[in-house]
Amino acid sequence: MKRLNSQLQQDGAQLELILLIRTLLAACKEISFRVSQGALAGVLGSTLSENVQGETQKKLDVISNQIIKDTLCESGYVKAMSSEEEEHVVPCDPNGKYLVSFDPLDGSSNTEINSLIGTIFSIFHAPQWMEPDDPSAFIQPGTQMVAAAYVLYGPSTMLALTTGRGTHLYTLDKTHGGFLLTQANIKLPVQTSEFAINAANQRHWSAPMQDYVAGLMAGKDGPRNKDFNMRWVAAMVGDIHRVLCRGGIFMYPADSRERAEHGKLRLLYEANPMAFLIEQAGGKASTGEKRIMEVVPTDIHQRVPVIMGSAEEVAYCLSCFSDDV
Ligand code: FBP
Ligand code: AFP
Repeated sequence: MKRLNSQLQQDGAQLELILLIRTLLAACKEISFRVSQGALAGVLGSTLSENVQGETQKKLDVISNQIIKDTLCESGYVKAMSSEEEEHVVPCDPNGKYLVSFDPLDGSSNTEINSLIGTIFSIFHAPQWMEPDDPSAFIQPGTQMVAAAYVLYGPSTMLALTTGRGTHLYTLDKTHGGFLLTQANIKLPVQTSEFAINAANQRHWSAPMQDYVAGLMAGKDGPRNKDFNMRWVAAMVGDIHRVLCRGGIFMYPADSRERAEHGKLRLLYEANPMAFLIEQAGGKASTGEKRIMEVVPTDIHQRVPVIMGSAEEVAYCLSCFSDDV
């Protein structure tokens, strides 16, 4: 089976980018181990690393954030990083060539129930003019990403990775510690009969979103003339993995509540990397108004509405919005 290194080389990734991705994945392997300890993680601690000893009583998302920060800062490849868990940009090596944005543990409520969680990250070039503590360098649209990935901690630990030459799926071989290519060049079916949305928020959605989802719910008796199934994992990483593997549409729309006027999901840590993975698999990813990867952020913690997945289904959903204008 092909190893990660060979696939990255085949995709034309630069050596330093390959080394950075491998460094990030070393951190994810440690997180995978911690996560697999479940409730014991806070009791037994880690046998793998000294650098976060004494912090094992903390919640897994805080521990995961620290593991990634420590690993990246020591690597020398990263000038600065931004994390969902950090209020400010974290400065690293002034000579680092890359910027990394990450959600260290997405779906953290699932840690309490031994269900799907994951790490999501994206990588950009660091501008040469940039000081390591300058947040303005992160104000780049997703079209500038050089790589994006998630690592899913499930029954097996899996990696979905793109460097702009397709989206590939790897599985962690825990006997040898390497990620092995298990599905190259995923192609999302353009049509689907599965959707993922938190339907409890229905009354807060805009009229076009309510109409679109009502059409899905009406199934064969409605305008779509076919039945749909709904799925919701409470972790975007789990729902998007399902979509990547078998097609589907995932939505976290804006809604009328003040705290959700731009949706719930963060552009840098969730929407952008997932959009890159979905597009590279032939899908579409939109805010409802524009392509997610073309949104120029105004803040590192900015939220955006998210509609992504199978191309024809996303296009149909977006047509419901344009009908409204
Ligand atoms: P499978 O193992 O055959 O997929 O079935 C799973 C299941 O029986 C339950 O575990 C689950 O609650 C239910 O199907 C989901 O059903 P639905 O497709 O109606 O959501
Ligand atoms: P947490 O990591 O804070 O649990 O958030 C996960 C998440 O941002 C995303 O991964 C899910 O799709 C979404 O929240 C679930 O949101 P609901 O609470 O509306 O189900």
